[in-house]
Amino acid sequence: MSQRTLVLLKPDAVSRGLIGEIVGRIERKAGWTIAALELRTLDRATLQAHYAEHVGRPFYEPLLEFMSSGPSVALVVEGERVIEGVRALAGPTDPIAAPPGSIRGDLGTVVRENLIHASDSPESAERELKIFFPELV
Ligand code: RTP
Ligand code: MG
Repeated sequence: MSQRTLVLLKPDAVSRGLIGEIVGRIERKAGWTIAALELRTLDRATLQAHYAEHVGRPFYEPLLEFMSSGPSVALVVEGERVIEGVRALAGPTDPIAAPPGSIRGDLGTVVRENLIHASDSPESAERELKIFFPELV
């Protein structure tokens, strides 16, 4: 079943020069296509909408600080089971627990600075695509 998902390459990925590395892994999956891609510094209002589920958690404020600290890359990726698929490529939230071969497992060490966001369900994808790419929905 073809789907669309929202992917963010977080500010650590951009500042470390890993855009090509990470986009390349996504691009090489058979049949997946990049439907939109933009370098964008995320403002607080966008991040508050995006991370509404985490309001009140101890990591919420530092997360917003980090996510607005420099440019990110926002992408729409389209293809077969892409929502589950990009989450699998990314690996678990904690890069030290993430297996080698995954983006976080290969490239990250810090929970907050874990390189990539990907929508975690069809409902999240629909909600997040509206926030980041309203013109495409
Ligand atoms: P994401 O939403 O960014 O794709 O990542 P995720 O589903 O794997 O993780 P989630 O639980 O939704 O948390 C969102 C982001 O918040 C940061 N975080 N920091 N304990 C901490 O310091 C902590 N926990 C989470 C990470 O950047 C995580 O990706
Ligand atoms: Mg999440």
